[in-house]
Amino acid sequence: MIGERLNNAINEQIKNELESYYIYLSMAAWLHSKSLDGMGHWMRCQAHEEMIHAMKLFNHIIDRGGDIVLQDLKQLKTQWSSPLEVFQDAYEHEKFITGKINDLTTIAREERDYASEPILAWFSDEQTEEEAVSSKITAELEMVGEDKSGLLMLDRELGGRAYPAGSPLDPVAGAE
Ligand code: OFO
Repeated sequence: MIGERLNNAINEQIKNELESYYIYLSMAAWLHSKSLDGMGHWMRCQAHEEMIHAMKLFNHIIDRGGDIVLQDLKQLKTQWSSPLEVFQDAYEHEKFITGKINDLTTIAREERDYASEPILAWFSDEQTEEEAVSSKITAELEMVGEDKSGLLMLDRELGGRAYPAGSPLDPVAGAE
């Protein structure tokens, strides 16, 4: 059974993951409103992954006999000055989440909760990947600068990301 300290910290992380979902959905909405539909699509896929992350932790608490207490989500940013600012924010957010996963890993070790180590190692790997990807897109947008054709090319490229099968965030699957 999971101890109270780690249980509470994971409840907090479920909130962080749901906020991540919500933040990326807000970014997707803004990008679509600027006709950057490829980037909007990429952010929807990202939002979907965040929902999966929240549910992985949700399921872990249930499997370990803990208590889930869902928390309020904070007020979101809804406007950005440019797609570059969107991806800069995404990169900063991923670094913030990496810090939270590190904190959880420290708590799990202090509490000698070895059963939580595999899932936290999975999250740590995931954060490495997500930081790398959001940092790369940010760097590409910096290179593109004011070049509209470069922006369009990057938008097309990001539009190629695949939705997980049956994602409710996929407008095609969602219409069924
Ligand atoms: Fe949940 O993976 Fe990043 O934030």
